[in-house]
Amino acid sequence: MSENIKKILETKPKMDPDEIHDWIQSLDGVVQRSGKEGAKEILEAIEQRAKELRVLYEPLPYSPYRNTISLEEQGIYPGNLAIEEKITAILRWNALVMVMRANEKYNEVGGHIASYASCAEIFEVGFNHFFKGGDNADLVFYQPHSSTGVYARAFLEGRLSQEQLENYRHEANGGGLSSYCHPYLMPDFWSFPTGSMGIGPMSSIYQARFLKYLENRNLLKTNKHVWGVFGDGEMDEPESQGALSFAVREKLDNLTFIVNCNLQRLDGPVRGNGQIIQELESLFKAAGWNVIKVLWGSEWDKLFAMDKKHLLLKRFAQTVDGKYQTLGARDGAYNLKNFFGEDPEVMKLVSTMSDQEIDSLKRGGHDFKKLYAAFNQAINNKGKPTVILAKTKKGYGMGQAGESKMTAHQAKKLDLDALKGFRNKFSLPMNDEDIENLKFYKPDEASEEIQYLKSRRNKLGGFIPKRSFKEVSIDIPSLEKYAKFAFEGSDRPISTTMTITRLLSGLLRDKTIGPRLVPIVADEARTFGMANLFQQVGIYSPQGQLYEPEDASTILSYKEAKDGQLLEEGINEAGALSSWVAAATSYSNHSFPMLPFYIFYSMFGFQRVGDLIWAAADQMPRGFLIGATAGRTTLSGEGLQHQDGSSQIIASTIPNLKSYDPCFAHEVATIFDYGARRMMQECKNEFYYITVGNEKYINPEASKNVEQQIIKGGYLFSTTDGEIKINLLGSGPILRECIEAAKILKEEFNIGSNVYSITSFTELSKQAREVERSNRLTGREKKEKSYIQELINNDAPVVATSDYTRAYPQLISSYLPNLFIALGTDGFGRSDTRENLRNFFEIDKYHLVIATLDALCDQGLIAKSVLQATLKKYNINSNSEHPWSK
Ligand SMILES: Cc1ncc(C[n+]2csc(CCOP(=O)(O)OP(=O)(O)O)c2C)c(N)n1
Repeated sequence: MSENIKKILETKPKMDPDEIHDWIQSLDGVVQRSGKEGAKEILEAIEQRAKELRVLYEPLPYSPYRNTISLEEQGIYPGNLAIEEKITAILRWNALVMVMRANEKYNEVGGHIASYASCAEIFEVGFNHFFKGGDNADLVFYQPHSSTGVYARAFLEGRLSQEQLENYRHEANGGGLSSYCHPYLMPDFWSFPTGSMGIGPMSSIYQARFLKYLENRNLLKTNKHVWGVFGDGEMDEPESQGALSFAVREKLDNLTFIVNCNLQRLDGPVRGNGQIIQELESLFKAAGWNVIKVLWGSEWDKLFAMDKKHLLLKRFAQTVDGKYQTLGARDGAYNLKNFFGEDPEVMKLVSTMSDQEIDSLKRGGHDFKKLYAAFNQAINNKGKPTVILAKTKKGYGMGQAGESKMTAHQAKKLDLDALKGFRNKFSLPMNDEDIENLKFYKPDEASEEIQYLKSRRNKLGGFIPKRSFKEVSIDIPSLEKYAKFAFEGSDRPISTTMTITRLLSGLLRDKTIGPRLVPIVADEARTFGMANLFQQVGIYSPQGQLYEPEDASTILSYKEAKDGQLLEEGINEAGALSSWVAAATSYSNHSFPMLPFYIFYSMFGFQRVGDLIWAAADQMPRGFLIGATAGRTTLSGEGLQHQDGSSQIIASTIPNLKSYDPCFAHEVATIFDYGARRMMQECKNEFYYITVGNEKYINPEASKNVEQQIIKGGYLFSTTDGEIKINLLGSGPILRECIEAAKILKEEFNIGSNVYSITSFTELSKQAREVERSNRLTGREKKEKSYIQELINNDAPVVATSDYTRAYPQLISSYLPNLFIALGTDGFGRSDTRENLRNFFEIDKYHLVIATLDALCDQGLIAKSVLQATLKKYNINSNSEHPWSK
């Protein structure tokens, strides 16, 4: 009987110790007869019964501080350990040299050594034994600060040249290597950006889920696995943790996380006063993951075998991470005294070991055999995702320059002694001169290292990371076939949201593109009038529908199905966006283009999950983001946290995003058709943001021959004559205020107007920026005109407005010579009617009239008294505060 059990018996006075003993013996018997799996089944059944009997007991949410896989279960290592160790040593060296050389050459470019040093073995076990390449390549998310190791490997593989390595973090003139994993900057190499912590873990979960979605919808069957190597510090990000239970609900056994638990983050320990590994185990277990801890290397095994009383486990449990870090930074003698020596019984276990032997007791995350066993168990585990918690040392091998040092993360160089120490520790075949000169080390092509490394990759299907795919073009039907309604005009008022959801519904019926559409909502389908899709295409659920829905008798009843097409992500914008990214990158990840259509409350898009959209842009996604209930005054009653006045501004900062704010149905349809065609048929790397509102109004019949202008960003909608003229520019629903203002100006002041429907101030400004730059840099005699200059080819003042802040129309102001007045909805939103809100933010027809009169006064075209009289007539209180400061 173990000491621990004896102790339990002593503290349980209620029970007869013999009875407890009998139970334990029978468990031992079951393990002997039926193995651990059999014993587990019995315990699970007993646990279930205990719950039914309401027997409360609280097992510890984590297991002892030891390897989950025992030595007996570990199995035989299938690789050549000696060669793999050599390769890893070379990679470590080249990764370190890359950072040091870059900083010597370019001084300020930065880089990291310690992170890769801590996870080199993790990567190598993956690269040599698990990460599949080729057409059926696995999806691997690499820890960003370890990118150097991945480059170092590609160098040995002959995929990157020394020159490229020399140009690490030196990209502006092309050909350099990016700091972190950025597909946009290295489109043949990286697939997933992970530099912004937390985005990798969340995205990887949704990529794994999307693979299941493709399979369950019978679109694409693969045996791809998703791997993510993440930092233990990174696991603090809400995004890292936010989708853990989702991964279990969706039964993602095609997903493995490996958390590099070097116990440190940037400033210091992740949990100085606790144990991050135990905490992560509880977190993942609570979510339902299969957890495998890899804590101790093989050198420890003989100690564990001797330690019949589990004294080491007790010592481990008593040691907090802050202390583990200090122990990691010190030598064997220190460890003897301050870890083993704190318990004389434990000291006895290591009494025959030298300081050096103590020093070489490795952590499990640096042991190929332990890691292999864990990876192997992970891919064979069915029904749930697996996390491997691998205990490592930050800056492993950096010695005094960084190993487990508080400042390890930022360390960018090692002094000569440390470099020599590094060489000696990893037995690198390099002389002192090579070391001093920071020479990259590349064995001969015929060397066993290179041959081994290549043959392993060959076996696994090819090199990774590699972003390669076949372009597949998907035809988009003509608008005639599904969108006539949008061009005809009608007496029935409709909103732009209604238009876009009708377009989606229509396109879903098309045999070619229909199945490739991925409608995504975050619990707002009903809000946007999309409940019809529940029946039309079904809601994706890997379990199908295990219940009769409450509304079964209605035609729009809630229908979940295994091959459902709609992704209903619940109140989870970050998840929905990650889902969108997975679908939007299906063309590049699987050579199987899909067209996602994520419709959301526009306020909960760029503002809420802007960084995810930025990371999406890095991946060159193809798909639609639809910001619905958009606009600060168009969504009238919802108030400050719902009314969006900024998303178009943020959208304008994303280079490969085309964003639009249309007013009329035909504009929406034209943009939708153009976007779908560009992305799916012409395979262009761009994505689309369209804001749509819920204000219903009557649509006029579509203006003729303006399709191209709608795409460029605007067209002349109407014009009225007058001796004096004004240009009124409006986007989205606020165009209608311009139309109304033009009527007043004509009828009451005989002022003529050109009313422009601006579908995108952003697109106009981008094109103007290009032309301006080209004029500047070519120094041409006669400057070319931008589209906006051609469109507004007169010198009348411009009054430009939208339902967004002034910054939106101001995007074009510097490209026009005209007097330019921008109006907008700067300030906090609030609840009221549209009419009152537009008056409050001073963007309604009356304020447009006032702005016009003011501009014309400035130009000396009308008398000030006209403006003053009109202010009075409209009862405008000139002493009131600005809405943006209220
Ligand atoms: C969202 C975000 N916040 C902050 C950073 C800056 N940062 C880069 S690495 C790092 C520490 C990483 O620690 P950990 O995840 O434990 O990885 P390690 O390098 O220790 O393996 C921080 C704070 C970032 N890249 N992304």
